Amino acid sequence: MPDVTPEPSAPSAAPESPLRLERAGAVLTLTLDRPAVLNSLTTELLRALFLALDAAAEDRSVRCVVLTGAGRAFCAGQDLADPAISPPDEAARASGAAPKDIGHLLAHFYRPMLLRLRSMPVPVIAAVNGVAAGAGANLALACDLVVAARSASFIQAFSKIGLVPDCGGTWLLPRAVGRARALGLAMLGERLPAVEAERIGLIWRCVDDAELVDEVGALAARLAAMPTRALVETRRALDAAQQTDLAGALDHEQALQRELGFAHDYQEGVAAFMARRAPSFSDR
Ligand code: LHQ
Repeated sequence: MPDVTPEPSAPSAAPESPLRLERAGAVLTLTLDRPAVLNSLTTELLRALFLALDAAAEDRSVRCVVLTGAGRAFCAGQDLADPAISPPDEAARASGAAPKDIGHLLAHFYRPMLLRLRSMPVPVIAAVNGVAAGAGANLALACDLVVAARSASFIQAFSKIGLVPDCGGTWLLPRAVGRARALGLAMLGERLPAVEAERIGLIWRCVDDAELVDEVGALAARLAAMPTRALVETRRALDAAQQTDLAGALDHEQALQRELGFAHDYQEGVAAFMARRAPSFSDR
Protein backbone atom coordinates (compact mmCIF):
# COMPACT_ATOMS: atom_id res chain seq x y z
CA MET A 1 0.00 0.00 0.00
CA PRO A 2 1.56 3.36 -0.97
CA ASP A 3 2.07 5.92 1.78
CA VAL A 4 -0.89 8.27 1.60
CA THR A 5 -0.62 9.60 5.12
CA PRO A 6 -0.62 13.41 5.12
CA GLU A 7 2.59 14.84 6.46
CA PRO A 8 3.79 18.41 6.95
CA SER A 9 4.64 19.85 3.56
CA ALA A 10 8.07 21.26 2.87
CA PRO A 11 8.28 24.54 0.96
CA SER A 12 9.49 23.52 -2.48
CA ALA A 13 9.25 26.71 -4.52
CA ALA A 14 10.69 30.16 -4.03
CA PRO A 15 8.36 32.37 -1.93
CA GLU A 16 7.82 34.72 -4.87
CA SER A 17 6.85 31.90 -7.24
CA PRO A 18 3.36 32.22 -8.76
CA LEU A 19 2.91 28.47 -8.18
CA ARG A 20 2.84 26.89 -4.71
CA LEU A 21 3.79 23.21 -4.28
CA GLU A 22 2.71 21.12 -1.29
CA ARG A 23 3.17 17.41 -0.62
CA ALA A 24 0.95 15.28 1.63
CA GLY A 25 1.99 11.65 1.37
CA ALA A 26 1.71 10.60 -2.29
CA VAL A 27 -0.43 13.64 -3.23
CA LEU A 28 1.12 16.76 -4.75
CA THR A 29 -0.99 19.93 -4.66
CA LEU A 30 -0.18 22.73 -7.09
CA THR A 31 -1.76 26.07 -6.22
CA LEU A 32 -1.95 28.88 -8.77
CA ASP A 33 -0.90 31.73 -6.52
CA ARG A 34 -1.62 35.20 -7.93
CA PRO A 35 -4.82 35.90 -5.99
CA ALA A 36 -4.83 39.69 -6.58
CA VAL A 37 -5.43 39.07 -10.30
CA LEU A 38 -7.54 35.91 -9.85
CA ASN A 39 -4.54 33.64 -10.58
CA SER A 40 -4.47 34.74 -14.21
CA LEU A 41 -1.78 33.07 -16.29
CA THR A 42 1.52 34.70 -17.18
CA THR A 43 4.37 33.10 -19.11
CA GLU A 44 6.14 32.69 -15.76
CA LEU A 45 3.19 30.82 -14.22
CA LEU A 46 2.66 28.67 -17.32
CA ARG A 47 6.34 27.73 -17.29
CA ALA A 48 6.27 26.96 -13.56
CA LEU A 49 3.22 24.76 -14.06
CA PHE A 50 4.86 22.86 -16.90
CA LEU A 51 8.04 22.30 -14.86
CA ALA A 52 6.14 21.21 -11.74
CA LEU A 53 4.06 18.72 -13.74
CA ASP A 54 7.15 17.44 -15.50
CA ALA A 55 8.97 16.90 -12.19
CA ALA A 56 5.91 15.16 -10.72
CA ALA A 57 5.75 12.87 -13.75
CA GLU A 58 9.35 11.81 -13.07
CA ASP A 59 8.87 11.40 -9.30
CA ARG A 60 7.57 7.87 -8.72
CA SER A 61 6.51 8.72 -5.16
CA VAL A 62 3.80 11.07 -6.52
CA ARG A 63 0.59 9.13 -7.21
CA CYS A 64 -1.95 11.95 -7.60
CA VAL A 65 -1.78 15.66 -8.45
CA VAL A 66 -4.32 18.29 -7.33
CA LEU A 67 -4.54 21.64 -9.11
CA THR A 68 -6.26 24.55 -7.37
CA GLY A 69 -6.21 28.33 -6.99
CA ALA A 70 -5.33 30.68 -4.13
CA GLY A 71 -7.95 33.14 -2.85
CA ARG A 72 -11.43 33.53 -4.31
CA ALA A 73 -10.75 32.32 -7.88
CA PHE A 74 -9.44 29.20 -9.56
CA CYS A 75 -8.00 31.03 -12.58
CA ALA A 76 -9.19 33.93 -14.77
CA GLY A 77 -7.33 32.67 -17.85
CA GLN A 78 -4.57 34.51 -19.62
CA ASP A 79 -3.31 37.59 -17.75
CA LEU A 80 -4.58 40.22 -20.16
CA ALA A 81 -2.10 42.75 -18.75
CA ASP A 82 0.91 40.54 -19.49
CA PRO A 83 3.24 42.50 -21.82
CA ALA A 84 3.71 39.23 -23.74
CA ILE A 85 0.20 39.61 -25.20
CA SER A 86 -1.21 43.08 -24.55
CA PRO A 87 -2.03 44.93 -27.77
CA PRO A 88 -0.17 48.23 -28.41
CA ASP A 89 -1.99 51.33 -27.12
CA GLU A 90 -3.08 54.10 -29.50
CA ALA A 91 0.22 56.02 -29.23
CA ALA A 92 2.28 52.91 -29.88
CA ARG A 93 0.05 51.99 -32.84
CA ALA A 94 0.47 55.49 -34.25
CA SER A 95 4.22 55.07 -34.14
CA GLY A 96 3.94 51.80 -36.06
CA ALA A 97 3.96 49.17 -33.26
CA ALA A 98 2.46 45.89 -34.49
CA PRO A 99 0.13 43.72 -32.35
CA LYS A 100 1.84 40.82 -30.55
CA ASP A 101 1.76 37.33 -32.06
CA ILE A 102 -0.33 35.51 -29.45
CA GLY A 103 0.02 32.31 -31.46
CA HIS A 104 3.62 32.29 -30.25
CA LEU A 105 2.43 32.25 -26.64
CA LEU A 106 0.09 29.36 -27.36
CA ALA A 107 2.80 27.38 -29.16
CA HIS A 108 5.52 27.88 -26.57
CA PHE A 109 3.64 27.98 -23.26
CA TYR A 110 0.02 26.73 -23.44
CA ARG A 111 0.55 23.77 -25.77
CA PRO A 112 3.45 22.13 -23.90
CA MET A 113 1.76 22.69 -20.55
CA LEU A 114 -1.56 21.22 -21.65
CA LEU A 115 -0.02 18.20 -23.39
CA ARG A 116 2.09 17.62 -20.26
CA LEU A 117 -1.05 17.75 -18.12
CA ARG A 118 -3.04 15.37 -20.33
CA SER A 119 -0.22 12.82 -20.43
CA MET A 120 0.54 12.73 -16.70
CA PRO A 121 1.32 9.19 -15.49
CA VAL A 122 -0.91 9.80 -12.45
CA PRO A 123 -4.50 11.05 -12.06
CA VAL A 124 -4.97 14.81 -11.84
CA ILE A 125 -7.83 16.46 -9.93
CA ALA A 126 -8.92 20.08 -10.44
CA ALA A 127 -10.23 21.56 -7.17
CA VAL A 128 -12.12 24.54 -8.58
CA ASN A 129 -12.42 26.88 -5.62
CA GLY A 130 -13.90 29.87 -7.47
CA VAL A 131 -14.37 31.33 -10.93
CA ALA A 132 -12.57 29.58 -13.80
CA ALA A 133 -12.57 31.74 -16.92
CA GLY A 134 -11.08 31.48 -20.42
CA ALA A 135 -7.96 29.34 -20.44
CA GLY A 136 -8.51 28.91 -16.68
CA ALA A 137 -11.79 27.08 -17.31
CA ASN A 138 -10.22 24.79 -19.89
CA LEU A 139 -7.19 24.16 -17.70
CA ALA A 140 -9.59 22.81 -15.06
CA LEU A 141 -11.60 20.80 -17.61
CA ALA A 142 -8.40 19.17 -18.93
CA CYS A 143 -7.87 17.49 -15.55
CA ASP A 144 -9.15 13.94 -15.01
CA LEU A 145 -11.68 14.72 -12.28
CA VAL A 146 -13.07 18.21 -11.70
CA VAL A 147 -14.55 18.96 -8.28
CA ALA A 148 -15.94 22.47 -7.87
CA ALA A 149 -17.13 24.49 -4.91
CA ARG A 150 -20.82 25.43 -5.11
CA SER A 151 -19.89 29.13 -5.45
CA ALA A 152 -17.50 28.43 -8.35
CA SER A 153 -18.37 29.00 -11.99
CA PHE A 154 -17.03 28.37 -15.49
CA ILE A 155 -16.86 31.04 -18.20
CA GLN A 156 -15.72 30.49 -21.78
CA ALA A 157 -14.70 34.14 -21.85
CA PHE A 158 -12.89 34.03 -25.20
CA SER A 159 -15.66 35.34 -27.47
CA LYS A 160 -15.89 38.51 -25.37
CA ILE A 161 -12.39 39.49 -26.49
CA GLY A 162 -12.68 38.24 -30.07
CA LEU A 163 -10.96 34.87 -29.67
CA VAL A 164 -11.89 31.19 -29.94
CA PRO A 165 -11.66 28.78 -26.98
CA ASP A 166 -8.06 27.68 -26.43
CA CYS A 167 -6.14 25.61 -23.89
CA GLY A 168 -7.86 22.59 -25.47
CA GLY A 169 -11.39 23.98 -25.19
CA THR A 170 -12.43 23.21 -28.78
CA TRP A 171 -11.45 19.58 -28.20
CA LEU A 172 -12.63 19.18 -24.62
CA LEU A 173 -16.00 20.94 -24.65
CA PRO A 174 -17.88 19.01 -27.36
CA ARG A 175 -16.51 15.73 -25.99
CA ALA A 176 -17.74 16.58 -22.51
CA VAL A 177 -21.16 18.07 -23.21
CA GLY A 178 -21.90 17.64 -26.95
CA ARG A 179 -21.80 20.15 -29.80
CA ALA A 180 -24.96 22.07 -28.93
CA ARG A 181 -23.92 22.89 -25.37
CA ALA A 182 -20.28 23.42 -26.37
CA LEU A 183 -21.33 26.03 -28.93
CA GLY A 184 -23.74 27.69 -26.50
CA LEU A 185 -21.06 27.97 -23.83
CA ALA A 186 -18.32 29.09 -26.22
CA MET A 187 -20.34 31.57 -28.30
CA LEU A 188 -22.23 33.24 -25.47
CA GLY A 189 -19.43 33.19 -22.89
CA GLU A 190 -21.98 33.20 -20.06
CA ARG A 191 -21.15 32.29 -16.48
CA LEU A 192 -22.06 28.63 -15.84
CA PRO A 193 -22.55 27.96 -12.12
CA ALA A 194 -20.81 24.87 -10.73
CA VAL A 195 -24.11 23.17 -9.94
CA GLU A 196 -25.17 23.52 -13.60
CA ALA A 197 -21.75 22.33 -14.74
CA GLU A 198 -22.31 19.17 -12.72
CA ARG A 199 -25.86 18.78 -14.03
CA ILE A 200 -24.79 18.87 -17.70
CA GLY A 201 -21.82 16.55 -17.14
CA LEU A 202 -19.09 19.13 -17.67
CA ILE A 203 -17.53 18.31 -14.27
CA TRP A 204 -17.47 15.33 -11.93
CA ARG A 205 -18.94 16.90 -8.80
CA CYS A 206 -20.04 20.11 -7.10
CA VAL A 207 -19.66 20.27 -3.31
CA ASP A 208 -20.33 22.82 -0.59
CA ASP A 209 -17.59 25.45 -0.40
CA ALA A 210 -16.62 24.48 3.15
CA GLU A 211 -16.18 20.87 2.06
CA LEU A 212 -14.04 21.35 -1.04
CA VAL A 213 -10.64 20.89 0.60
CA ASP A 214 -11.65 17.82 2.61
CA GLU A 215 -13.56 16.21 -0.27
CA VAL A 216 -10.67 16.69 -2.68
CA GLY A 217 -8.14 15.56 -0.06
CA ALA A 218 -10.08 12.34 0.50
CA LEU A 219 -10.54 11.78 -3.24
CA ALA A 220 -6.83 12.37 -3.93
CA ALA A 221 -5.74 9.99 -1.15
CA ARG A 222 -8.19 7.40 -2.50
CA LEU A 223 -6.87 7.71 -6.07
CA ALA A 224 -3.26 7.64 -4.81
CA ALA A 225 -3.90 4.22 -3.26
CA MET A 226 -5.47 2.83 -6.45
CA PRO A 227 -3.69 1.05 -9.35
CA THR A 228 -2.21 4.18 -10.96
CA ARG A 229 -1.21 2.59 -14.23
CA ALA A 230 -4.71 1.22 -14.83
CA LEU A 231 -6.21 4.65 -14.09
CA VAL A 232 -3.90 6.37 -16.55
CA GLU A 233 -4.46 3.74 -19.26
CA THR A 234 -8.20 4.27 -18.70
CA ARG A 235 -7.80 7.98 -19.50
CA ARG A 236 -5.74 7.18 -22.60
CA ALA A 237 -8.16 4.49 -23.79
CA LEU A 238 -11.21 6.75 -23.39
CA ASP A 239 -9.48 9.53 -25.35
CA ALA A 240 -8.28 7.13 -28.05
CA ALA A 241 -11.75 5.60 -28.40
CA GLN A 242 -13.07 8.99 -29.56
CA GLN A 243 -11.19 8.45 -32.80
CA THR A 244 -12.00 4.84 -33.54
CA ASP A 245 -14.88 2.48 -34.26
CA LEU A 246 -16.10 -0.21 -31.85
CA ALA A 247 -13.80 -2.87 -33.32
CA GLY A 248 -10.83 -0.54 -32.89
CA ALA A 249 -11.80 0.17 -29.27
CA LEU A 250 -12.18 -3.57 -28.59
CA ASP A 251 -8.70 -4.20 -30.04
CA HIS A 252 -7.25 -1.48 -27.83
CA GLU A 253 -9.01 -2.83 -24.70
CA GLN A 254 -7.72 -6.31 -25.47
CA ALA A 255 -4.12 -5.10 -25.89
CA LEU A 256 -4.29 -3.09 -22.67
CA GLN A 257 -5.84 -5.92 -20.62
CA ARG A 258 -3.16 -8.29 -21.93
CA GLU A 259 -0.44 -5.88 -20.83
CA LEU A 260 -2.01 -5.03 -17.48
CA GLY A 261 -2.77 -8.70 -16.84
CA PHE A 262 0.97 -9.38 -16.62
CA ALA A 263 1.55 -6.42 -14.27
CA HIS A 264 1.86 -6.46 -10.49
CA ASP A 265 -1.32 -4.54 -9.69
CA TYR A 266 -3.64 -7.02 -11.39
CA GLN A 267 -2.00 -9.98 -9.64
CA GLU A 268 -2.21 -8.07 -6.36
CA GLY A 269 -5.81 -6.92 -6.90
CA VAL A 270 -7.06 -10.44 -7.54
CA ALA A 271 -4.95 -11.97 -4.73
CA ALA A 272 -6.25 -9.35 -2.27
CA PHE A 273 -9.84 -9.99 -3.36
CA MET A 274 -9.46 -13.76 -2.91
CA ALA A 275 -7.78 -13.32 0.49
CA ARG A 276 -10.37 -10.73 1.58
CA ARG A 277 -7.66 -8.21 2.44
CA ALA A 278 -6.91 -4.65 1.31
CA PRO A 279 -4.76 -4.53 -1.86
CA SER A 280 -1.36 -2.85 -1.95
CA PHE A 281 -0.90 -1.36 -5.43
CA SER A 282 2.46 -0.08 -6.58
CA ASP A 283 2.61 0.07 -10.42
CA ARG A 284 3.00 3.52 -11.92
C1 LHQ B 1 -7.35 40.08 -14.39
C2 LHQ B 1 -7.88 39.05 -15.19
C3 LHQ B 1 -7.15 38.64 -16.33
C4 LHQ B 1 -5.55 40.24 -15.78
C5 LHQ B 1 -9.25 39.41 -13.59
N1 LHQ B 1 -5.99 39.27 -16.59
N2 LHQ B 1 -6.19 40.67 -14.68
C6 LHQ B 1 -4.54 33.01 -24.54
C7 LHQ B 1 -3.43 33.57 -25.20
C8 LHQ B 1 -3.36 34.89 -25.59
C9 LHQ B 1 -4.19 35.84 -25.46
C10 LHQ B 1 -5.39 35.85 -24.81
O1 LHQ B 1 -6.01 34.77 -24.27
C11 LHQ B 1 -5.66 33.51 -24.11
C12 LHQ B 1 -6.59 32.66 -23.41
C13 LHQ B 1 -7.55 33.30 -22.47
O2 LHQ B 1 -7.59 32.93 -21.34
S1 LHQ B 1 -8.59 34.47 -23.08
C14 LHQ B 1 -9.61 34.88 -21.71
C15 LHQ B 1 -8.89 35.75 -20.72
N3 LHQ B 1 -9.73 35.93 -19.56
C16 LHQ B 1 -10.76 36.74 -19.52
O3 LHQ B 1 -11.14 37.37 -20.47
C17 LHQ B 1 -11.44 36.90 -18.17
C18 LHQ B 1 -11.23 38.29 -17.64
N4 LHQ B 1 -11.79 38.41 -16.31
C19 LHQ B 1 -13.10 38.54 -16.05
O4 LHQ B 1 -13.94 38.53 -16.94
C20 LHQ B 1 -13.48 38.75 -14.62
O5 LHQ B 1 -12.37 39.16 -13.89
C21 LHQ B 1 -14.07 37.46 -13.95
C22 LHQ B 1 -15.45 37.16 -14.57
C23 LHQ B 1 -13.14 36.25 -14.16
C24 LHQ B 1 -14.23 37.71 -12.44
O6 LHQ B 1 -14.97 38.90 -12.25
P1 LHQ B 1 -14.98 39.60 -10.81
O7 LHQ B 1 -15.24 38.58 -9.78
O8 LHQ B 1 -15.92 40.74 -10.93
O9 LHQ B 1 -13.47 40.12 -10.56
P2 LHQ B 1 -12.76 41.39 -11.21
O10 LHQ B 1 -13.09 41.49 -12.66
O11 LHQ B 1 -13.04 42.58 -10.36
O12 LHQ B 1 -11.22 40.97 -11.09
C25 LHQ B 1 -10.48 41.13 -9.89
C26 LHQ B 1 -9.09 41.64 -10.26
O13 LHQ B 1 -8.47 40.66 -11.09
C27 LHQ B 1 -9.17 42.91 -11.09
O14 LHQ B 1 -8.05 43.69 -10.78
P3 LHQ B 1 -8.21 45.01 -9.84
O15 LHQ B 1 -6.84 45.61 -9.81
O16 LHQ B 1 -9.25 45.87 -10.51
O17 LHQ B 1 -8.68 44.48 -8.52
C28 LHQ B 1 -9.05 42.39 -12.52
O18 LHQ B 1 -8.53 43.35 -13.41
C29 LHQ B 1 -8.06 41.25 -12.33
N5 LHQ B 1 -8.24 40.25 -13.40
N6 LHQ B 1 -9.06 38.65 -14.67
N7 LHQ B 1 -7.58 37.65 -17.14
